[in-house]
Amino acid sequence: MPKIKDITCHKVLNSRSEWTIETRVELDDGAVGTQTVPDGASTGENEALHLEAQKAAAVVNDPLKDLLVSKNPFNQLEIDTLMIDMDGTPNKRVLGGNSILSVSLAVSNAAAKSLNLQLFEYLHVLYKNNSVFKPAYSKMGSINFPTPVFNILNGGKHADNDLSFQEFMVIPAKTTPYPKQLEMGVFVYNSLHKLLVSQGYESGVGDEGGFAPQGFTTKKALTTIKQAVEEVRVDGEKNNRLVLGKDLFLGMDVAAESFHVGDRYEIKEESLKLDHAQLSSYYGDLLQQYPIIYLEDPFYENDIEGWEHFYQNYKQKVMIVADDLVVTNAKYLKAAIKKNLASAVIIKPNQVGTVSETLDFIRLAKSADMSTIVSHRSGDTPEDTFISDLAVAVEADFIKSGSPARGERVAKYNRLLDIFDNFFGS
Ligand code: 2PG
Ligand code: MG
Repeated sequence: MPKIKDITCHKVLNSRSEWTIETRVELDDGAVGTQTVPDGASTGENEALHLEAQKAAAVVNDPLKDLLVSKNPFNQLEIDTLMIDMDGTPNKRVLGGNSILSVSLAVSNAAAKSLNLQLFEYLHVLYKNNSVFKPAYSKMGSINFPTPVFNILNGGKHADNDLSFQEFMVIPAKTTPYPKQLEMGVFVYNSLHKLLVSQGYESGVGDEGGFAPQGFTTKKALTTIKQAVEEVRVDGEKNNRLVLGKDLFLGMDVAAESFHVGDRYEIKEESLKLDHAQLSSYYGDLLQQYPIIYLEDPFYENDIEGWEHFYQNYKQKVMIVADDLVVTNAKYLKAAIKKNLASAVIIKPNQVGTVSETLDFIRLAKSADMSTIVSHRSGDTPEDTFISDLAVAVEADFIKSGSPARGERVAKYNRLLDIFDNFFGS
């Protein structure tokens, strides 16, 4: 069995010109895994704490290296548990969620390389608690491949415009093969670009590559996206159109925490100050007018009553997605399941800090029949495509990686193309 020989870490930049870290794990058989970590802007209160990059790098280079050198890289649970125990806090505030995560992911990368497996194959083995290391998927044909959720119009904390809601998304029908789904996202993105320019709007983008026009309301955003879909001519052919509500659907990450003030939700661009019952009706109105199938963080994480009532009334009409509420942590997910608050969950490894805890969370979500959406962060790097492999490994229902533009966003979509074409194609 190979052993961990060396661990090093240094500062690198992310897509928002903020510093993050990159960790390199080397095994004594020569296999190397490297890993950067992403950062969020709209974060849940219970996320693992990220240390400032220089401090995080120092933690990896010293205590974490000393802890893990000569350990077995295939025992991911042992590696993660050692780091969790050394930290000793519920939100990893001593060693930092970013330091711990970079090592946890880099170890899994190095282990996969050592076994000559694709990362998604190795993660699948870990996910299934399978001790036999053999490729699980290669040339297997059909699995539940993750459907991309494209965030093409940005607001909230991800843009400098006046939209309160954070993400406006298009979601291709699940029955469409991944390469076609990606093409659809590209057609709609380019169509929206053209439409905004023709209407005299700025075409600047937000953190996740979606357009960030000024002077929009929620309805204006949804209507404009609808029009952009209607104007698509696939491959320039007059009669080859996309139909909203059939080929593609709409979704929103409201990220309600960012406009929650006191006991109200302030939608400033419409001069509204709503309580949670009024906000539910606001959503109900939108659901009647647009083919919205996905609604993420419709209430802020401590407005449990808001979540409860909305779930009771709307669970049949829309997928109710929890992000800040559960922060990829099985402890918070258990509480949400008990209270019946959501029908789907976001999975962001950096919210919790290790591969093992992320996989536990996914197993729990699936056992409760929840849909799963593996997600990037708004501050991300093109070197990091871990979430693409993770989404395939656990057969997540969806993957969120922003718009089909900007290097750090398309890197994840391109990695999925690589996996699809080379391992799942005909
Ligand atoms: C979200 C994410 C990703 P951030 O809220 O779902 O889209 O944003 O990384 O800023 O938390
Ligand atoms: Mg979110």
